[in-house]
Amino acid sequence: MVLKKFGDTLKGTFRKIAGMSLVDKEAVEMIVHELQRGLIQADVDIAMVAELSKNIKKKVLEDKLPPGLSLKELFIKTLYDEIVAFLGEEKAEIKIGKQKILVAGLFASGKTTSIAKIAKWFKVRGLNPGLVACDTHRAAAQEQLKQLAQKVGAAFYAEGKKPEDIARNALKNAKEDVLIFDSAGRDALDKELARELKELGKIIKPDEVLLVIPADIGQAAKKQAEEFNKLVGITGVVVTKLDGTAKGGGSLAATAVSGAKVKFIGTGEKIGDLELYDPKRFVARLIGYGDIQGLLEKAKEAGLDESDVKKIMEGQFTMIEFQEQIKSMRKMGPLSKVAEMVPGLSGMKIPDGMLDIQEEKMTKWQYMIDSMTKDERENPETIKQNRIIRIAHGSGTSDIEVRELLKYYKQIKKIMKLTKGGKGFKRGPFARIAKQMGLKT
Ligand SMILES: Nc1nc2c(ncn2[C@@H]2O[C@H](COP(=O)(O)OP(=O)(O)OP(=O)(O)O)[C@@H](O)[C@H]2O)c(=O)[nH]1
Ligand SMILES: [Mg+2]
Repeated sequence: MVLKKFGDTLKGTFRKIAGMSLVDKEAVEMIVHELQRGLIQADVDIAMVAELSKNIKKKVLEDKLPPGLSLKELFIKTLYDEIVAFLGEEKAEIKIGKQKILVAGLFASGKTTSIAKIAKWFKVRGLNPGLVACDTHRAAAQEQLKQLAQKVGAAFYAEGKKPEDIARNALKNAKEDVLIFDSAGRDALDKELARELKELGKIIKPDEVLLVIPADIGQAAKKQAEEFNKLVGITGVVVTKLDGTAKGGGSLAATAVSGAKVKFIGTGEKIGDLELYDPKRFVARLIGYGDIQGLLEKAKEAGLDESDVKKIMEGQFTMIEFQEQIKSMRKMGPLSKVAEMVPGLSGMKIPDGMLDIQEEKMTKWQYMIDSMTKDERENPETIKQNRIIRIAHGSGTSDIEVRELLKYYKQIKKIMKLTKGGKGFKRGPFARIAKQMGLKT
């Protein structure tokens, strides 16, 4: 889960306010105090936390209430706006077209993995990527990039001995739209690394120089972004490993305050775990508003269309559609990640492990559903004792497994009903505020 701790803090904060019948000065003080604690735990710089709380309190408690808003609504809106501003505010821009990208960063920050992810990202947007292996420092680096290139279906270039020669040769020979240059990592941004990156920059003349920063360095991201910018010049940052650290909030806030733009975020080890960074949508998801646009993008990447997503969100399904939808969702990534993007669902507490379905189980479910009659598939509620045993026999499974499927179906249906197919926020108490936040619901 992305930004687990930070996300939980934010979600908890918003849920708490939503549940308050009266928001007064005391409540604001208390909630801001809790938020401070969560931010500090996420390794956000203390001075920045103090500044943020001051801003929030001023806007909510001292400024005049804008017409048509209650204090509670103003509080929610202010929190959202300020946290978005804190984490970068503007959506990242990246040209979807022919270009050259140089990727830099310290040892093991996630450069090579991110290059493969970025290549895939462009590929699903109709462009051809080519990967250039300019890391001659680490023995297996070129082989690693080569394998990743094969995996994503990108061209690969490594002709030459020195990084500079490899870059030159690739520029001469490559015909791909997006050329991405890998570079060697170092323990620190020393003279040697700076020289190499500058030299590569002169030869490549990149449109983008992306610095890769792992989220687990927290607030130290500020210094790193500033140093790289000063010595080699960067156009943006890729923050990786946001899935694996409590310090993710700190790293994002620190990068934002350095003046560098976060362009992509890495949210896992798989090739698909990369997103163009959009703080508005990102925060919306963290606080439980979901992210329809993100969901649609994931769907597109998985080769699904909008109607598949709509069906998932409407939650009106029989046993036949049930399996189809779980399949669709799984194509978009682990269910727990997809669930974060479904409005309503993302704010909900879902039992642990419920969204962790293995391939093997899905196959068994297919057999069980195949063994049901048409009527049973359309009305699974009618499946009781004798029928359960018959279905288990017919599908070569056990009655316990059939019961499990039925239970799972019921649970999912219940949850989807609660989210009202993602319409909860369209009509619910948050609707007006969501509109004010500029969120698409
Ligand atoms: N969980 C998680 N792991 C990641 C992410 N990005 C990269 N990694 C892992 O981080 C490790 C280092 O990744 P690399 O891409 O090899 O890093 P690098 O910067 O190219 O490393 P060097 O070339 O040795 O400097 C690998 O185990 C990756 O799987 C991410 O977003 N989430
Ligand atoms: Mg590497």
